[in-house]
Amino acid sequence: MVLPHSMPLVPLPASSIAVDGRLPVSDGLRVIGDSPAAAQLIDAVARRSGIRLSHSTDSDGAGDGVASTIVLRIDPTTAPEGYGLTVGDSVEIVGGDEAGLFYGMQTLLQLLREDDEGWAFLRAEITDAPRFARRGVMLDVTRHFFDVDEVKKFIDSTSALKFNHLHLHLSDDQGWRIQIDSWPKLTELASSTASLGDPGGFYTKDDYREIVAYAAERHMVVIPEIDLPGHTHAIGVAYPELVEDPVMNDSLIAESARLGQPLPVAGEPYLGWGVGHSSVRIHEERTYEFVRDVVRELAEMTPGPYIHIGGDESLGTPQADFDLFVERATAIVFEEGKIPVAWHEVGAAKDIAEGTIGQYWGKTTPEGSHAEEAAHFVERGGALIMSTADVAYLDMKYTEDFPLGLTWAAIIDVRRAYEWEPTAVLDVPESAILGIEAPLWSETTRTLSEVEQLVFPRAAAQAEVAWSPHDADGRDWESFRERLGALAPLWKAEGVDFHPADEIPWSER
Ligand code: TNX
Repeated sequence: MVLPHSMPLVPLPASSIAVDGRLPVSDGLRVIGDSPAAAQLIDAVARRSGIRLSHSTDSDGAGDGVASTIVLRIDPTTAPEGYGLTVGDSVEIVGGDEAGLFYGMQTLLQLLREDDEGWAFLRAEITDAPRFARRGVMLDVTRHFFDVDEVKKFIDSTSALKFNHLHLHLSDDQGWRIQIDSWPKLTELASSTASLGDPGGFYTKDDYREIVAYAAERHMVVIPEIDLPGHTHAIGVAYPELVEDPVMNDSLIAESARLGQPLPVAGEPYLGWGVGHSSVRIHEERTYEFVRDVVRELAEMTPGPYIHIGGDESLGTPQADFDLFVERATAIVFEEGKIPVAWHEVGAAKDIAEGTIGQYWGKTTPEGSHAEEAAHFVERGGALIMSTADVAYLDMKYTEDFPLGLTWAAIIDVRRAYEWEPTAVLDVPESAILGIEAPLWSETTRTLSEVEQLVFPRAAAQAEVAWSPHDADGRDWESFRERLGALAPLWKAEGVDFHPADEIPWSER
């Protein structure tokens, strides 16, 4: 018997036993089951090995000279999203639900290896279920735009690590990225630009629905974000009457000078990286008509329960105005039938709608009023998502000299991304922590390949923080780096442009 954590699995399963030996993979191996995960397995094995497994949708297909089978079936007594996986002379995946089958299938794909005798699955006995129900990633499509196919590829690579929420940051100072029929100038006038003068873009409603459906097939819930009341310069390019004139702050002026970027000008596209200068007009009723229309149209095309209303870095908005605005905006989201999610600053407002979910983006040692603001969501009957910036932000540099990314929160190498505990940051009950989300802000990433270099491998560290039991045997850095190294051939086969960080012993096959 081999040690459990020497199996090449990330995130580490709740319980796993490696069994000696291998199960050869050939086109004589038959997949049995009518779950979508069966077809997804066959396609993934073919992409990786060139071998196309046969398929039958019912167990009658098991006989007729087939040596071995891979059976996928649901057993509702297994935990939600959980699964059991046995690889012996045959393979059995028993999921608690379709998501569980999908995750069992992803684990099986990590056991697929090529050795001197050819392709085989490593033998194992695994029982698994997630620690946190919330395991999210965020993609900022505003500072740079990523089209539908690129978002699909991002969904493929992150859902394979058992992430189950995709937060899309759809509006910011640099561009508006989603069709809204009642306010057509948003996409007509405010979507064509992006940071650094790069081309923008937007999703039509059909594009967005296509993304949502693709994510659902991979068990990811899409959370759309419209960032308010700050980060709204682009809205003013389309509808100047909704937005205040830019308010320059010292760090905006200093940063813009350092980067050689012009300051924002009302009504003109803003292409720099500055934050905190824009605000919608809080005392105009028209603003709330706008918010309601946008939330309503987003809610109509979003089957998931959440709408994110932003709330970060409204540095130019007076506090009383900010409070008034977020209290009304969180209420509007509930009135339109969804649960509001907001960045932690929104917790400064006393009367945010009860049940609003907060997203903490402060540091592992909270600064200023961040911890209090986050705790207020819990006092109001809500809960928290941890996006702790100095460990979980995917847009920070790995090393001082890494060509992509920013540095304001921390330099985050893979070990730092791995070694943190989501329940130890804030002074709130553990049950108030829904889980984590790892955001990728796209100021510096102009292509999906650049996004992937920042996201992988650190997203794998966040996946393990979110999925694996804190005290499981092998849930430690030395084990993780070995297991992570074994993902290299999978990522190469899927065309994922990961950063080969030198902390990790990457394997060839
Ligand atoms: C802060 S953290 C932001 C974003 C930037 C990011 C860059 C947060 C909620 N807002 O506007 O893109 O830093 O790291």
